[in-house]
Amino acid sequence: MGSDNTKKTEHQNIQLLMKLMRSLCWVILPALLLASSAFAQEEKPKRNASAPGAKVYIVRPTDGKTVKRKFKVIFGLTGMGICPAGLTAGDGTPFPNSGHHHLLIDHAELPALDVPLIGDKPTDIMHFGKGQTEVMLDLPPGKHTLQLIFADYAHVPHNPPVISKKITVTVED
Ligand SMILES: [Cu+2]
Repeated sequence: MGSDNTKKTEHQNIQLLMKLMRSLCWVILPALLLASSAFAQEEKPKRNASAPGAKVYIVRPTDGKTVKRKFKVIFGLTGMGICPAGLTAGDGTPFPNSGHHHLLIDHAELPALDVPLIGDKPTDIMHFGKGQTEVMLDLPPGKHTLQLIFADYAHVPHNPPVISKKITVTVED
């Protein structure tokens, strides 16, 4: 009789446990989903604001120009300041309205603008993280496009992004 009671209690305990687990699922699952979506959001870096009206542009060569194989590209910027990549204020915050130049050569489309500018290969996106404002290029003959993107200390484009007009040059034979 005593063992019958024990079995009954065990059975009730198991039922109770299963009920508890089922209800826990409803609590844990949404919590996991929420946590994973929060994590997904965290993966995107914070985008720093660009200065209103800031512009980046290619000073030289001008759009449509024919150039020699080796030619200099000069970068122009108004409304924001050049600051080497990785440099932040003492407390780790970026210097406001600052960043460095990035040059896209022959890119049909813009890269993702909400993550650091990293190309598929090292030469894909040229970083000027020392604060350079010009570069000597050596490109094969033919038509090439050039475009600048200004991005912050962590190579993340500002919001809204500061992007130059895409120009086309012809490298002579
Ligand atoms: Cu960069």
